[in-house]
Amino acid sequence: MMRKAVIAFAALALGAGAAGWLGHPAPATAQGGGTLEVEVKYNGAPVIEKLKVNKDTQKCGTEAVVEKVAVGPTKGLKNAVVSVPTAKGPARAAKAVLDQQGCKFVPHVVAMMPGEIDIKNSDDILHNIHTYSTANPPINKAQPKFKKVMTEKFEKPEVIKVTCDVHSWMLGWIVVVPTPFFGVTGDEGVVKLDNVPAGKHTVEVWHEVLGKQTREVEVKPGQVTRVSLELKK
Ligand SMILES: [Cu+2]
Repeated sequence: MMRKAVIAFAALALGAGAAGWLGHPAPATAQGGGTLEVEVKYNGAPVIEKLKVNKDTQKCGTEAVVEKVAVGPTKGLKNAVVSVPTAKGPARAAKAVLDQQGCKFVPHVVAMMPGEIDIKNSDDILHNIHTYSTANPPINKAQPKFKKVMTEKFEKPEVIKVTCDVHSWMLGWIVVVPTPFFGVTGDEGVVKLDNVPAGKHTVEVWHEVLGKQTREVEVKPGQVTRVSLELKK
């Protein structure tokens, strides 16, 4: 067993090396694009709301934690949507997913291109999806425990607030962006986008409490362009 694993690893390492020697271009340069690394910072204090829960406590727990402004150890802002609306490209293969887990929307913020999203209910209790959309038709629909997945469609770019009428503390966001070049920041506050078409672009950052900011950048083929933005209250 052990020996097999070692051989497999060696073959893998050799394979990767060989591709390099033969001069296969790295994916970043394959389409004449570059990498864009966007860092989002916030120097203020985090805002985490804690609310008492007295409904469905077996699934929801007794305290709801709502991350309004979540900041990582290096002052990176979490849950910010970074997108490059000026960069066009083919749609992503993976469908967006928003789950309801422990009476929370997971992830708290989901970004997607216009199209379909799977809304899951992993809780085995009744939830109710309620979207506050204007460009897209609003949804206000019960999702009983047996309905594990509901597929919905958002065809227009928009920031959509999502709540649940059964559990008043549940809050999430679906951000529909007109580009496949997007991401949502984690604890580090960083989104890295590969194969961004070379040229001048506008980077857009959105956060549910701290609002929006844009930045002009120039992406060069085969290079990594780094930008850092700071959102303020
Ligand atoms: Cu709910």
